[in-house]
Amino acid sequence: MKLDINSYNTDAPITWCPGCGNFNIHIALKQALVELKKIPSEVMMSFDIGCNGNGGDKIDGFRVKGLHGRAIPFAVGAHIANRNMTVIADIGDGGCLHEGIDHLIHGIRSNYNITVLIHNNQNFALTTGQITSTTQRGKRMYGFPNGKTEDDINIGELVLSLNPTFYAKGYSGDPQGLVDIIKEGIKHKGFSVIEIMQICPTYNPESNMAFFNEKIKKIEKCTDINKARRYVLDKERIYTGVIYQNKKRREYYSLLKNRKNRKSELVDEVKGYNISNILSKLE
Ligand SMILES: Cc1ncc(C[n+]2csc(CCOP(=O)(O)OP(=O)(O)O)c2C)c(N)n1
Ligand SMILES: [Mg+2]
Repeated sequence: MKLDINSYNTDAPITWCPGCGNFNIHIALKQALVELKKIPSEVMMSFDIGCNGNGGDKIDGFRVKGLHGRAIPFAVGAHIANRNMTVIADIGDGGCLHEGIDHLIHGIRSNYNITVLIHNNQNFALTTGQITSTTQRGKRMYGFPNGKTEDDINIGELVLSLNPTFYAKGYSGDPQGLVDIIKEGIKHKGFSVIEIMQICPTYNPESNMAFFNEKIKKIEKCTDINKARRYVLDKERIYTGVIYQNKKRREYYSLLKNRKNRKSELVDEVKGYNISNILSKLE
């Protein structure tokens, strides 16, 4: 059967608002997988709760929907169990940088070989536009009529402080740019963080196409951490592309001494044990 973007389409109804950046992010993800010649049964995707997570039924492949803020640990578990799968965690700024921020931090430190797509629309959109840690300070949002009082988190600055191996930044208004960085992220052997600035016309209309088109500058892949820091701290411009890649640091699994020279995957080995006792207790 021919592999194309239709191989990843499902019949699930669209639930996003008109003009939502999630449309392009989803198309770019599917296109990247097709261009990497991955068939749906080779891909495991873990979705979070939120508008981004509502994409979980709109793409084919092995999919799980985790608790809010927990898409990353589900993805890590699936990757450790079976490294034959391409594993992607798909999560919003609220889930990733607010409620589940610990998982992002430990994921980067551990350098598991998965890809994390952060849909950054700078708000909790599914619950109608409350502030998250990436909303700009002072911004008025639903439930915060006097404006946000706390400082916001600069995702790039946070990621780069943790000795990462891959951090890229994309924009939902540039689907081709997204395809390129998602492919790079999946090919990278380690924890790939891809921040996507996502248009949210309903709850964050100020960050619109005119705003991004004026600020965005595309860069070539960067492997210099100091240069990368300058990119993410720049107040005038928003840089997109692979902001930082370090191929020298090894990924988590390859450093596990007890798995050295093992040809089998944990998902196969577990079949050698009778776990019906444990499972019956869960019922
Ligand atoms: C533990 C927990 N807290 C709060 C909620 C309510 N909730 C559901 S979706 C959501 C917003 C998600 O925001 P984000 O992760 O940024 O995704 P977006 O909807 O913006 O794509 C919230 C707060 C929840 N489901 N579980
Ligand atoms: Mg959000």
